[in-house]
Parts: sequence; C-alpha cells; structure tokens
Amino acid sequence: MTSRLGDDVTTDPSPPTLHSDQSGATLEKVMAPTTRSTSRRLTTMKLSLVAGLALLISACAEDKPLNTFEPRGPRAEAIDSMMTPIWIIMGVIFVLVVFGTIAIAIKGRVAPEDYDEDDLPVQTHGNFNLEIGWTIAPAILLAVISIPTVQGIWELEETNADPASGECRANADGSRSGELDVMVIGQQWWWEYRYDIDCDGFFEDVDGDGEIYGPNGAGGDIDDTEWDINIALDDDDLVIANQLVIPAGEQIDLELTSRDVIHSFWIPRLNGKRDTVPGRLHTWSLEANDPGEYTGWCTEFCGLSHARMRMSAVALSGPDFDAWLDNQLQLADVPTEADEDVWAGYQLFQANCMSCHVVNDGNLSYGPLVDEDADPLDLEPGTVKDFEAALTAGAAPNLTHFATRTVFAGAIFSHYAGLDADDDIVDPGEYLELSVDDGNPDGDYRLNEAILKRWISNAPDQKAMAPDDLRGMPSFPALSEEDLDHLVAYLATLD
Ligand code: HEC
Ligand SMILES: [Cu+2]
Repeated sequence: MTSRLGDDVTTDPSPPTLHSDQSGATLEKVMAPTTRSTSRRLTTMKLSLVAGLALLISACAEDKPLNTFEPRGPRAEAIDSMMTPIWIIMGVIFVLVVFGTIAIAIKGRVAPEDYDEDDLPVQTHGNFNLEIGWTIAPAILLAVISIPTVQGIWELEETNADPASGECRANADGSRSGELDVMVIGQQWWWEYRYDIDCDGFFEDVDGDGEIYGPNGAGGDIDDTEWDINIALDDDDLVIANQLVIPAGEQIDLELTSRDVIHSFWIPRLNGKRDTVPGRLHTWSLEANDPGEYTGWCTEFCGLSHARMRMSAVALSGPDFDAWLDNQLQLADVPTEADEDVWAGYQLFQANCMSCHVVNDGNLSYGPLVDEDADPLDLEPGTVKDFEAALTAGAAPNLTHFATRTVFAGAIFSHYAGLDADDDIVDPGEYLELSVDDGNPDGDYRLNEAILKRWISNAPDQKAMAPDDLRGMPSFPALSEEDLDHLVAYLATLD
C-alpha cells in the first residue's frame, strides 16, 4: 500500500501544474477524457447501427415458421389483412410526426450568435384550435380503426355450427361426419390434445346425474365443469401429445385449458394467440388452407423450460386424415415373447415408465381409484393411474401411438434422423408413411434412436425440468445401454 503511494508520487510524469512551459501537456491531459468519451460514443453508435441492421436483415430471412405475416389459414389471413392497413396508417403518422419535428427544429433553429437566454419561442399554450385538433384527430382515427378490429375479434370467436345441431366430426368407428372438436391442455412443458371422437363432449359424467358437459353435450352440467381434468376425461376420446393433426381446409374448434400454470397457444400461420388457463375453458379455432406442418411456440412465460415448449400442427388432406385417425383409434400392440428385444423393452417400460405414461394396449384397468392426493411417483411400478380415466396420462404424454409423431418433448426434438424438429415436413403425404410404417421406415427417415436413448436416460439434462414436483420426467441412471436399446425397440412398435 505504502509503496504504491510512493510510486504515485515519484513517477507521475506530469503533475497538474500550470507552468507556462508545461501548459501544452496539461491541455492535452485535460482534453483527453473528452476525446475518449467522444470515441466511445462513436463506438456505441456504430455498434447500435450494426445491431439495428442485423435486426433488419433478420426480418428478410427465408423460411420463417413463426411468421404472422405469412398466413396459411383463413383466421390468420383475417388478422393479417386487418394489420396491413393499420400498419400503413401508422407508417404515415410516424413519417409525418418524425419528419415534421425535424423540419420544425431545423426551421426554428436560432444561430448561436443570436442566442438569447431570455428570448422564449412563441408560446402556443391555450391555442384552442390546435389543442382541439390534436385531441379530436386521434380520437377519430382510433374510432375508425376500432370498427374492423372489433368486428375481427368477434369473427375470430366464431365456432362451427351450433352444437345442438348434433353434427359431429368423428364417429367411434373412425368414420366421420360434421366437425371435429379438440381440447388443448397446456402442460409444463408440452401439449396434450384430446379429440372428442364419440361426439359426447370432453368430459365424463363424473357426478352420475346423466348429464355431461361439452360443446356437443346437451345443455351442460355445471358440476362436471368443476372438474379435475384427470378424472373428468371421457374414456372414449383420443389422447395424443405434442403434435396436433388436423384435416386441411376445415375449421377445427379448440377448447383450451391448462393443468398447471398459464400457457399460451400460438400457431402464427394459422391463428393468433390464446391463453390456456387452469380451471378455465377458452374457445379458439384453427384452420389450415393446405396440408403441411405448422410450427408454434408457447408465448406466455410458464417457468423453467418455457423457451423449450413448442407446438407442431400437421394438416393432412381429408382421406389422409381419416387414415391417420383410424390408426390412432387402434389399441397399441402387446409384444410377444418371441420378439426378445421388444419384449424386454416392454417389461422395462411396465416397471419404470407406466407409473406416469399411458400406453393404451387394452390392458388398462379402470379402477375406482380416484385419489387426487396420491403421488404417481409413489405408486408401485406397473400399477395404473390413480384416477378413473386411465387414458389420460396426467402429467406425462400418452405414448400409445408415440412412433407416429415426428416430434417429441414439447416439439423440440425430432424422432427421425433426417428430419429436424425445426423443419417443416416437406410432403405431408410422407407423414402418413412415417405413421403407418413400423417406426423404422426404409426411406430417408429412420427413427433417431440416439436422441431417444439420450432422452430416456437423462431427460432433465436435455430440458430443464422439476420431476419431483410432477413437472417433467426423471432421469434413469440405472438403465444400461442395452436396456435403453430395448426400450427404444419397444417404443418404435407404438405406431
Ligand atoms: C415421473 C413421471 C415419468 C416417468 C416415471 C417417466 N416419464 Fe417419460 N415423460 C414424463 C413427462 C412429464 C414427459 C414430458 C416432458 C416434456 O416434454 O417436457 C415425458 C416425456 C417422455 C417422452 C417424450 C414423449 C413425447 O411425446 O413428447 C418419452 C418417449 C418418454 N417420456 C419415455 C419414458 C420412458 C421410456 C420412461 C421409463 C424408462 C419414462 N418416460 C418414465 C414423465 C415421466
Ligand atoms: Cu408454456
């Protein structure tokens, strides 16, 4: 400490004196900080220019799966066509205000030699016409813009024909007539979809009074809407996860809710956003003009892995969709001992995974086990869920037809080597081939075993989760490489 002080005193080359012979050096020293801050300001300006340009250029990116400005369905088109004129009006006002301000500033500029502190500019305060003008003009503008906006909001709320008409999209035998309703359940951090297959609504008659609630259900039963989504689910419905499959060219009505916290459902090329709120049902709809894959993203901050909670919707042509639905309604195959690897995987799955995941192979029992407080982690391995409707996997994805989907884990990973989770499926026809194949098609796409094994052995390492709080999947350090191979072999049969 002392030596440093001493150094300072002895080695400072230019002590701040004002002797005439040193004034030059002193002046330089006084000026230095200013020059430095100017150059720093320049650097900041350059950096922000580069950042701004980078942002601008990124807007020109090709192939933008989340682009609101590339609508691919009537709902998204309605939003887009509402936005365009409003952006034009905004643009005109922006140019008028900004350039008007600059022009007035330049015009009213006082030359430095004429500057007089006491010389105030002309005061417009109290100018009646001006003040009324700039109050009324924006009010009129907003009133005009609100007409198409409010109209648009009403239109976006419109669902398919009155449920009382009895029209229903999908029949229990897989044949279809009328409309399809899908329930969307936000989960931390993935999506569950339930298809109202038998057209009796989404819920069971939990209180046994003969009435069920649902968009197609007669009337509505308030008691059944105060449900726990675990127990109120209709056993006859179809439950899938992470990849919503819809028929192209048809409006699908959605009912959105959430199991845990508020999420937001958003597939920008098909429609705007709608929040999924625990304990509430929100209606929304989707329609894609053409077959294809449409990507989305959860847009309400929902904790740890919010950024890794994506969604994927695949639109298929009518006949393709029928084929898909028909396949989804089949029970999963129960492996035979003859196929050793798959059999071993099946055993492992029963022992380690069935306490959370559901594979509907016809062996699910529907016990009267309505115990909301039981922790699935404490259940004996191999026992079924602690609620009536065993079809819903509760806080874990239903895996009955796992191998027919192209994405998993909140649509962040692709099942197939050669298909990136970010890539749209090139040809929607191929999707069905992936689906009905044995999970290991010969074409360009092969089941990506490595990524699945990595996930099963240590999922929390791939995606931050809190499995102890029933939010996510635990890791399985005890599973050997061979076990993982067997599990993947079994999962590949779930097509
Ligand atoms: C404690 C409950 C729990 C157990 C036990 C469990 N999982 Fe999971 N699993 C989850 C949850 C929750 C997710 C969803 C995680 C996410 O995507 O954020 C998941 C996701 C998956 C997925 C991806 C599914 C999809 O469509 O996104 C697969 C595959 C999977 N688990 C396989 C297994 C296997 C195999 C086992 C047994 C070795 C197992 N899980 C055991 C809770 C569990
Ligand atoms: Cu979310």
